[in-house]
Amino acid sequence: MSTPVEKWVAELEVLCQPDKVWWFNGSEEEAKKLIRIGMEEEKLNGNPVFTELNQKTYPNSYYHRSHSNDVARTEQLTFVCHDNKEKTGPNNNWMDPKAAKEKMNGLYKGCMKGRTMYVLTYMMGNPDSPYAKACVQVTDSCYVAISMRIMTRMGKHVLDKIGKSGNFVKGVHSIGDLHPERRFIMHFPDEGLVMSFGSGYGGNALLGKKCFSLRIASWLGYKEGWLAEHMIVIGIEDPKGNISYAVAALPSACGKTNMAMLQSALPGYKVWTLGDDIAWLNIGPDGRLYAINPEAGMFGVAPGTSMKTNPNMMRTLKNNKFFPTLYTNTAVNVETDEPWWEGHDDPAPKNAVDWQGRKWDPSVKEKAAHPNSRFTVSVSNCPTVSKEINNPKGVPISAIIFGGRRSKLIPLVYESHDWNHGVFLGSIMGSETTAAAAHTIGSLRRDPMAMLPFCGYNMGDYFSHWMSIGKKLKQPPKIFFVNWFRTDENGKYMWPGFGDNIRVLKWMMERTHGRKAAKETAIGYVPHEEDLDLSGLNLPKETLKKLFEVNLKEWENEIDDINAFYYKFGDKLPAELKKEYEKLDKEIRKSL
Ligand code: GTP
Ligand code: SPV
Ligand code: MN
Repeated sequence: MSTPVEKWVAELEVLCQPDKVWWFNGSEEEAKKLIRIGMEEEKLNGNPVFTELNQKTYPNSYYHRSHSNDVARTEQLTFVCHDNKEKTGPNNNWMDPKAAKEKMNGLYKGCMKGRTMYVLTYMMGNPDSPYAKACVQVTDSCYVAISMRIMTRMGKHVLDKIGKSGNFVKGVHSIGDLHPERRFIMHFPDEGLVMSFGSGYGGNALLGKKCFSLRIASWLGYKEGWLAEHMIVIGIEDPKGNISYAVAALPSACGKTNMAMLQSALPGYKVWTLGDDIAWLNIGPDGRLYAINPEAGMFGVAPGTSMKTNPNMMRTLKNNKFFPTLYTNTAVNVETDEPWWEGHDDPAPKNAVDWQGRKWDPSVKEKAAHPNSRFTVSVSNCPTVSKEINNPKGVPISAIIFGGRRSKLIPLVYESHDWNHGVFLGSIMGSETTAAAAHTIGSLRRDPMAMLPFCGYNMGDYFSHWMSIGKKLKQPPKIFFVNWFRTDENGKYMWPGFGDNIRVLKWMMERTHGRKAAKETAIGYVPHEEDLDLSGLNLPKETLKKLFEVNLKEWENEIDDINAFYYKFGDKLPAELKKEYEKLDKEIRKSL
């Protein structure tokens, strides 16, 4: 008698017709074997899937170059297939589930001929956690298989957990022929099923990540009373040794990984890392909000990462405890076999190849590394990893932080009046788009809670769900909003950011523990200038003033844009949010 997992894999074997099926056990030995296969046998675009980097300076590190048309998430080819369009909402593409499955099965037919089907059994979350979920993904890409081993808790133990129950989340993945016309990422939330074809890129292909842990999980959370969020999880330690936990949602490539590993510019303060991208939030038995990070690794943006900006990531990358670390679409110095990217501590290499494998030197105008080039590394290699990372219950959350990339208008930090107002601040979040998804870069779009591309159901219902979670919490966390990216008249960032962001976190912790007053404004509480700890930082008073400025006269376009966005959700928009919107709108109109 075969188990439900074996039965499901056998059906996929018939459909995809791989030459071989390889059940992963998650061991290091197996990973080594697979890296070797990626270097010597499996090809992508006629090139090896992996090449070895300098093992002295970048131990256990391997390089991967993807197809040049496959370097970011493709939101336009991503579908959420509920049984009706309204459930999916205006925030997602919809396809009828039956039609979507037919389309995908057509693409999968014989797609693994001459290839190996890797069967990955993994947990999202610590297997001992009541919140963890068992998953199985098949893939025909050794890059995806190795990446999933870094990003999840993989191994055959998951099969024992699933047993005869048949209770597991299913992911089917094939890189196909990488033609953008035959690229689809389809979600079937009620079946706990993801079907992905035609892309090997992170969020499109590592199905435990955005596809399951956000799109499908957000739907499970809606039905079961919890939240799946695009959030980091951190502990903030003060000089007395007290640790408060916070979660923070910023859109893709807007600073989550950096905040999660922040090296404090203030003596005595320390940030502990629990997660850099995804948080699952549950209401604990004591009525507080608890967070776990379902992932086990980090898939981080390379450009801009250096000892100056994110020293803890640079240390993580040089740590060789967990095998292996991957670099995707960076440049490579051909003299040293070291990866390089814009913003790296090393000077630009004189003799390099760029992310597309073309000869590159500093005289070349184009960027050497793709702006969305990334590394994949285990969180266990991180020197600031929290001792609570495997706590099955998660950590109790004192503060929720929302934030966006805004060159104008939005102050460095402000605080909501209460839960409903905080949810309102999350819901009106806007951010300038980045290279993490294939679209125009730098244009403002509304991205509520940084979840626009990841909410697996109607966002109107999602907002109501946030409201209902607030009602159930005995001690709701305080909700803040941050913007590290405000620029001056010359287009220069006014705030130093990175390690100096601890100054803002410190103020938030003081507010959370009721130790500081704040200035009331129409958008929320803003710090009194003297309350932000600027010791050791040479920031002109004038700049600080500008960073905190709330000029309602400049809010007219913003409120109109919010109105147009809200309008899309019709009756689904919760009354509480409408009320908050009307209050703000009135204040803005008054000031004009
Ligand atoms: P995803 O992995 O796509 O979800 O992104 P993320 O939110 O984790 O973004 P990440 O921390 O990787 O940062 C993206 C880019 O923003 C990098 O180039 C960083 O160097 C830059 N960045 C991060 N924090 C700051 C900051 O405080 N100030 C400035 N100016 N840039 C920052
Ligand atoms: C993001 O785009 O938000 C990422 C990278 O974290 S991906 O895994 O591709 O979604
Ligand atoms: Mn992300």
